[in-house]
Amino acid sequence: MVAGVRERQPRALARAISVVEDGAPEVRALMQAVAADAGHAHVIGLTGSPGVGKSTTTSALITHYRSQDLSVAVLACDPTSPFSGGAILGDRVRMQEHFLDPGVYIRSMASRGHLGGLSATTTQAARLLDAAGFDIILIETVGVGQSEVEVAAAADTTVVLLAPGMGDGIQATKAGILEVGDIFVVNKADRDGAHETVRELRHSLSLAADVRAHPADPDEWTQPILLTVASTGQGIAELAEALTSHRTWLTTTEPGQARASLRAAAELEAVVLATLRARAHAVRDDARFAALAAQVAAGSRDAYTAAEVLLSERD
Ligand SMILES: Nc1nc2c(ncn2[C@@H]2O[C@H](COP(=O)(O)OP(=O)(O)O)[C@@H](O)[C@H]2O)c(=O)[nH]1
Ligand SMILES: [Mg+2]
Repeated sequence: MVAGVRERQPRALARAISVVEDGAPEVRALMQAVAADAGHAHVIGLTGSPGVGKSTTTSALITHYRSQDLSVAVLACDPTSPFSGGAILGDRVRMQEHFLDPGVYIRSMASRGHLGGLSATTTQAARLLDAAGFDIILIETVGVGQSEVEVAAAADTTVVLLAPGMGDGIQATKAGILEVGDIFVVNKADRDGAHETVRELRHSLSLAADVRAHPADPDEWTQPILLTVASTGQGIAELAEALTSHRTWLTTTEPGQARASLRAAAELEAVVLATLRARAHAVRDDARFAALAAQVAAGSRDAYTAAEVLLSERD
């Protein structure tokens, strides 16, 4: 499987990603084997409310990168994405060409039922694709609540998309979205209200920056706001340029490198949590667990002592 991943064989990749998704026992050996091959790809997360144009932007970015002869992998964490087999027929037809291109690998990720959570699974899946030698890895996630934070943990660069007339003015003030966005895109710039959305967003961002109030470091990243029409490709080259700038910032500046370390810490934390959660599940299946639970129910033991007994016995 590892050899197949290195050779970028679609079947080996599909199997390896399933191993990661299922949290199968061989995941540790697999990730250990490919670790040295990874570290070259630019992992890009795209998040935002349903309908803002994440899939369309993903498709436009694929076209852009392919024209530069860069290979692209897509992890679609949004079940409604045409990349996951969902969505509108017209879009799917437009995106069909990518499915036939050997320089493009597309994989949809189950958005639920991950023992380790979306963050751990997506990060490791991206690592596999990185080891397989893809230049660009695009992760499409629907931005609801926790998932934009999770995609940020998996990506080098997070793009937050908004669109005019979707109540995004209100949405932009959501703390999470302002924090995780390295680049903001106001898509559907062909529609009325795009400039107003930019204005509102700029206002929210400047307020957030005031709150943070650390001294203006010239090396600090300034979150750009770009306008695109993803359906025609307008503004996509500029988005790609901003993505490259952010990547350069990550590797060449002190705050950029600090940010990269923070991400590695988040990755480690996600794996630790996934491992603990898996252990907790194993504990639950135990007959000893049932016996102790019965004692708690009967009042002959309190839950804390029962937990201590259980955990000390399993160490
Ligand atoms: N007018 C206009 N429509 C767009 C644009 N980008 C995407 N769309 C359309 O908006 C709808 C939702 O796009 P989609 O990419 O599926 O959004 P997602 O749910 O965020 O992935 C589709 O019908 C697209 O064709 C744009 O820039 N302008
Ligand atoms: Mg989509």
